[in-house]
Amino acid sequence: VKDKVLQKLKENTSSFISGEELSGMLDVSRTAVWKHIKSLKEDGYIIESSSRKGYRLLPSPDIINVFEIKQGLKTVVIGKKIIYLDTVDSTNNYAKIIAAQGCADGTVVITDTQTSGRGRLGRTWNSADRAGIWMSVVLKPDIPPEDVQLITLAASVAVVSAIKEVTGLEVGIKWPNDVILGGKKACGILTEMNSEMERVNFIVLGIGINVKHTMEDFPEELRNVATSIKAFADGKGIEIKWFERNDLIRVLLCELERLYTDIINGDVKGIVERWKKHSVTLGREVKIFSRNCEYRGMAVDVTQDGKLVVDCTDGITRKVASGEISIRGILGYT
Ligand code: BTX
Repeated sequence: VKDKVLQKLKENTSSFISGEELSGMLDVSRTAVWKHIKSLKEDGYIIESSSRKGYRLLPSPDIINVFEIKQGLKTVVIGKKIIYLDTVDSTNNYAKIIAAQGCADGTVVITDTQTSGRGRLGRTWNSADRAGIWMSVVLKPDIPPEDVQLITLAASVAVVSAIKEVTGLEVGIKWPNDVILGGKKACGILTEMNSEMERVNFIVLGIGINVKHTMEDFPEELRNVATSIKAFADGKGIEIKWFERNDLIRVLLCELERLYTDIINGDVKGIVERWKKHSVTLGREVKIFSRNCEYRGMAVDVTQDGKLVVDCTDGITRKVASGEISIRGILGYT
């Protein structure tokens, strides 16, 4: 009922709608309407109320709301179930628990605040502000473990497409998992897997996107390496049309599902081609750190299973699957 109250308020933002009308339309008592309005206010919606005229929804701050994400969400698998948590240590941690308990393929966990957001290799991901998209998707594809890197590639392609569609901004991808705006990281992807030798049990695809942060919202030590969609656009004087995080999430889930379906069908060429088109890594000099060795070379290609092909200075061409890589010279961070 609360969602329906919200929907009616959204349909009537230019005028007041009385408690009596709402109770009639939704077939609930006026006390119930009042309780739902109170709860929506607690969620952060700004609702003007007048004892004579009723209620009116005012332009609200950007609030993550599952009902709104689901409006017009045409996916079949991804986001069929969406779990919203006001705050959590890490959506990846939470997703791993529910995946182990047998949640459905495509279940999404999303939060406004992470208290211990995680990056790769034990690093931390700053996600204290209610300005980003911090979410994890549980996937259960029938693919061999070595193809999992493709999911990360697909996720970065999906983020790039979704940001482009919603904001018009062109975004670059740094292999394998950073989405960058103006040379700074706007999104990170942490893919974690539970598998046996030849079988994937589940994958948790964690995506963190800095959306509405101002530069001041980032701790000082991140200001040289991080940016958000808003901070980048404001800094460049680019006007982007108003959007809510819910809109970006919805478009992202649609994009993800399209690419996920391609992966399951073994149709990965398009993903790799699209990844290459947005790559800021290919054609650049890179450093590879693997098992305490360090190589340098030119990133020349990415393989169908998501490995970066590097022509190394020692004359050997290496295919890099994981481990660390840093791009030398061209970006503000390594
Ligand atoms: P990463 O290891 O590539 O990046 C982590 C590094 O990025 C940090 O060491 C820091 O330098 C920098 N950094 C930290 N926070 C931010 C930020 N908000 N914006 C830009 N740069 C930052 C990337 O790891 C993978 C991040 C995945 C985050 C998602 S959020 C939902 C899910 N849950 C979870 O705990 N992690 C994932």
